[in-house]
Amino acid sequence: MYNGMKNDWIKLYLCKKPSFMSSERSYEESKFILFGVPFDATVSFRPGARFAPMEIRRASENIEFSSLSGIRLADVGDLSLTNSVTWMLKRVSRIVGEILSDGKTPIILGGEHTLTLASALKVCKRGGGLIVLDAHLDLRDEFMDTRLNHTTWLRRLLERFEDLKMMIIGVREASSDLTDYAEKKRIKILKANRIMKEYVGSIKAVKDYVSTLNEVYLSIDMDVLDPAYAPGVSNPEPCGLSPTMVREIVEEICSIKLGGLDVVEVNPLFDFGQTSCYAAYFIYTALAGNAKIS
Ligand SMILES: [Mn+2]
Repeated sequence: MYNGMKNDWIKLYLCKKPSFMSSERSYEESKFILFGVPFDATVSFRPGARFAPMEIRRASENIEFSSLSGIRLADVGDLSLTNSVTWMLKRVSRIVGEILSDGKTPIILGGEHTLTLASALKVCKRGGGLIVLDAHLDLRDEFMDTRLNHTTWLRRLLERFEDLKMMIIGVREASSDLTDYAEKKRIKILKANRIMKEYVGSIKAVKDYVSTLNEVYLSIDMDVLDPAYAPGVSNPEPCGLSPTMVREIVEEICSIKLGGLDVVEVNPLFDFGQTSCYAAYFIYTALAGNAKIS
């Protein structure tokens, strides 16, 4: 029996929340498809990134954004819970593949950084480049007795995709074996120190690099920010970038076609809301810039 009218009170008085930027758009009518990956099973220091998707959504609902109408975004929910890193990667890969084959752009709320192995691989195989904002290189071969975790994902990605064009921005310190490996793989590295000393030149370096790409997958590890601005991350590193620097860098990167985006490593258990707030804001910055050009 049809009883739609009878249950109108559900729509009138109740809502399912939070939803990223309060979006109520459907998958079909949207260009950007956002989903969360509440996964932190390979954590090496402070667990809690699995709680980030909900906190970033909550933050996004309470920031005053200037122009939302141009951003056609659907929030389709979170990945079902798993503690298996291989199953998490398989599912992210499948979801991103479906979104891309529908001509849409995946936007992912982490969770730990490992998920980028699946999503960036899928997107960059189409011919674009990868840009990572991160305090760390994530190029270790193994860590704490496993080869598939949040400190090794980028090395695994490069093993699967030899000719990947990529840049890492905001790195603090790294051991020489990792920087040698990065050099061998022709990864461009823009360290946080250099950005702070030569800001204008660094922005130009980002701009020049972006101009060589036709499409970009952007991965933002929130520990690229200084811990003073973003205490809520799993592995904080001293002397990081400021939010206005990251905003400008994201604007430069998203001046070309965005193939995919993730924001990872927010840890609400060590946050008073700042880190989630900036995570939501950087996604908005990326999408607002990109909505105009595509
Ligand atoms: Mn990191």
